[in-house]
Amino acid sequence: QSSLYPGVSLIGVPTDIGAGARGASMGPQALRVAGLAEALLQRGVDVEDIGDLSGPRTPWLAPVEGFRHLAETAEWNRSTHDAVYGELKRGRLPIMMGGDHSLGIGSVSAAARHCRDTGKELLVLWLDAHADFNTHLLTPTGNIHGMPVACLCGHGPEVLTSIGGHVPAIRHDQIHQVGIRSVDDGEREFIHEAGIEVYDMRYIDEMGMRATMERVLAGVDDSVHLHVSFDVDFLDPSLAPGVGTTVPGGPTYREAQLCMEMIADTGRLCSLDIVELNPALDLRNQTADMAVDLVESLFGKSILVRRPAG
Ligand code: B3U
Ligand code: MN
Ligand code: MN
Repeated sequence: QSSLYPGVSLIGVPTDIGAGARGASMGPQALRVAGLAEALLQRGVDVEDIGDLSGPRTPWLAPVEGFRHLAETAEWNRSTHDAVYGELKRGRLPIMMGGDHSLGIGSVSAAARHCRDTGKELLVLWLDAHADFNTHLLTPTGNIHGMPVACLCGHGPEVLTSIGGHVPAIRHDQIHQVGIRSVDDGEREFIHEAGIEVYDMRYIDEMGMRATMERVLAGVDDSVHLHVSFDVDFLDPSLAPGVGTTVPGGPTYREAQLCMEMIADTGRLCSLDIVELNPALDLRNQTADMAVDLVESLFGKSILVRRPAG
C-alpha cells in the first residue's frame, strides 16, 4: 500500500519547560506506548522515529520579569527548530511529539523558514483551548506555553522571536485558531488588535464544525504548507483528561474527528505538533490513545471509501 504522504519523522521533545505543571516531558513516550508509529505504518506511511532531543532539565523556578525559564525554553526551542527544519529539508513530514506548547515556537519557525526556502505559503492551524497569545506583560502565570503564538507573530523576546532567522516568523494572517475557550483579560484585547482569525467554541457551536473547517481551510491549494499545532487540551476534558490545563466545553469526539478528516481531505498537511499531553495526569494512557486515534484521521483514515468532493 503506497501513501499520499511523504515519510514521517517522529521527533520527541521531552520537556515541560514552558508549562505550569510537571509531566508533559513524558508525552513522547506516552505517544510511543499508544502506538503512534504503528498506527501510521498501518496507514501505509513510512515512519522513522528519530528519538528524543535533549535539553536542560526544568529547574522549576518563579518567573523573572514575566517569563519562567526563558533561557531554557529558548534552548529547547532552538533544538526543536533545528530538528524540524532538518527533517523538512530531507523531504520528510515532521511530527513533533511534545512536550509543552512553548515548543510550537521552534516548530512553526522551522516550517516558516522551510516555506521561505521553497516558495510555499504557510498556514498554521492552532487547535487549542487557549489562544497562547500572552506576552510577559499580559501573562497571569509567566508560563511560556501561554505565549507561543504571540512570539511567532513577533511579540516576545528576541531569543524566542528570531529562532527561525526572520522576525516575525509568521504574519498574523498565516494562523487560524480553532477550539479556543480560555483567553486571559489582556490577551483578549491583544488578539483583537493583532487581527488573528479565531474560531472559538461559540463559533463552532453556532456554525457547526463542518462550516467552521470550511472557512478555516478556504483557499488551501497546492501552494500551501499546512502546519497543524495540536494542543491536546483542544479536546473536551471528558476525552482528554491527561493535560495540565483542562478547560470544559471543548470539541466532542465526533467534532474532533471531523476536524481532522477535513484537514486530511486537503492533502496539504506538511508538519504537525502534538503537545501538552501530560501522562502524569492521564487515566490509563487514554489521552495518548485518543491523540493517536485522531492522528490516524489526520492521515486519511476514513470510515468508508470516499471520493474527493467537488
Ligand atoms: N492563558 C494561561 C493558561 C494557559 C495557556 N496555555 C496553557 N495554559 N496551556 C497562561 O498561563 O498564559
Ligand atoms: Mn497551547
Ligand atoms: Mn492549551
